[in-house]
Amino acid sequence: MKLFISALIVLFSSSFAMAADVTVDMLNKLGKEKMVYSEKIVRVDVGDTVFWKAKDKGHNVEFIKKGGAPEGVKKFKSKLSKDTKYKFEVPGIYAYQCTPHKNMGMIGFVIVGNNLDNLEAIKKIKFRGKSKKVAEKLMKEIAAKH
Ligand SMILES: [Cu+2]
Repeated sequence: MKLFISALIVLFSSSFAMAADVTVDMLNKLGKEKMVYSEKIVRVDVGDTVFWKAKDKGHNVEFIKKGGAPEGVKKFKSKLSKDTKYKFEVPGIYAYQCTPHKNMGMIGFVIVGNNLDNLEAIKKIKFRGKSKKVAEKLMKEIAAKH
């Protein structure tokens, strides 16, 4: 019986480790916040996929062009109002924005493989408007948790 239980635990925890794909909602409103991703910082392993759901219309996901992704990663921009997904193969930090709301604080980060090697490049990104403050706060969180 004891063996059975420990086998169960192993099964259970390994299936959790594998099911690391994450879903983020694109929203017009979340509590007091307007135009937001439901999760602003997501941590995944190399090979995991992040799904963004178009719960509300008028949003998308775009990797920030200058320094928003680890070197060698191709640009990524999803269609407005459509669900989208991205499989993360290169470790590092990804900074992304909603194209229409990039100055309204609608930004997010994905950290792949617990790798912060491109943090300096991410810090150099010029966020504008409301996104400036949001980015500062999120980047502090990212740097602190490492
Ligand atoms: Cu948006």
